[in-house]
Amino acid sequence: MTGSTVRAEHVEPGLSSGPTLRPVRPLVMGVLNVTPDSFSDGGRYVDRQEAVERGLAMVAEGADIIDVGGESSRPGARPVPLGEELRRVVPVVEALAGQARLSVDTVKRRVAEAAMEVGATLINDISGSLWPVAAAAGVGWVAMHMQGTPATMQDDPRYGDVVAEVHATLLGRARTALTAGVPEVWLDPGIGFGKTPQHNLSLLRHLGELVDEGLPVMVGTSRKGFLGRLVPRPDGSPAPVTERLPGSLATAVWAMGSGASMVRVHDVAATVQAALLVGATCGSIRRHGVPGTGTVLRQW
Ligand code: HH2
Repeated sequence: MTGSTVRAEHVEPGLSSGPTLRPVRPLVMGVLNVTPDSFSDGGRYVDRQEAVERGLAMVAEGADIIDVGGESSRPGARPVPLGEELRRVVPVVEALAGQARLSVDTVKRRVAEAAMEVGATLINDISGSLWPVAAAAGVGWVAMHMQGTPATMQDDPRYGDVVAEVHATLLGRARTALTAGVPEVWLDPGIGFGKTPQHNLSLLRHLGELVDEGLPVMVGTSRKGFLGRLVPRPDGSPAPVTERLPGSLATAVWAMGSGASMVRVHDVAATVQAALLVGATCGSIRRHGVPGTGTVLRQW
């Protein structure tokens, strides 16, 4: 990618030398939704203490980053008032600070700023607009692609060429953010955000091309609805959230094998195992250095 300070290099193979198996692996971001209405874990961690315990459990399972969110972005979701989102997110970030790297999943500038004040160092921004906040604070930023807004994004998503359009949008935003001084920019194709199952599959199939642009790529397929529709129950009905672990793992493995440096998941322990095996198996796993934060592959 022109103008980028980040370079890709190949690590061959994914194992360190010596008698002990010490694979490098892609990073695993654990999802912590402090919301009553998230599509898969809504209501489970609205209590502050339960949320903190869940965060610590994910750290113990091997999560590299905990992504704290206080506003659901599921299809049809409505915005949460600022005060309520602050009330949900900030105490949980504060309580987990120092236990793991923390990101804040928000589209609100004030929530991002408040979370950073108490320890978050990555802004996971589904709106793709908060790069000035990240630049001002000198923290990382995720550029995620979304067509429309959560309220209506799944009504009738359309693209001429979904892969070309999503990649071009992400790279344009990343260039702007890097030029503005954001020290760490992640690209995320936004699986399920204004996309049909076919669009999601096309983006996954061509993920390696996004990786080849030279910036770290993250992907979130975990438990998403398209998995349930693509692999339905024997009666033809979509598989419910509770039956989407195999699809979540399959797509996470595909993404990591395609060179994604991080996957965003609910099922951390299983995904960490998968990530270790991907790291050990893929001789061509790609490593992207992120200025200021070191490698984005974890050495075991
Ligand atoms: N997906 C969700 C939320 N945030 N952020 C990134 N970068 N990539 C994603 O794919 C992504 C995301 C949706 O999942 P979840 O947080 O579990 O659900 P909800 O939005 O209902 O809280």
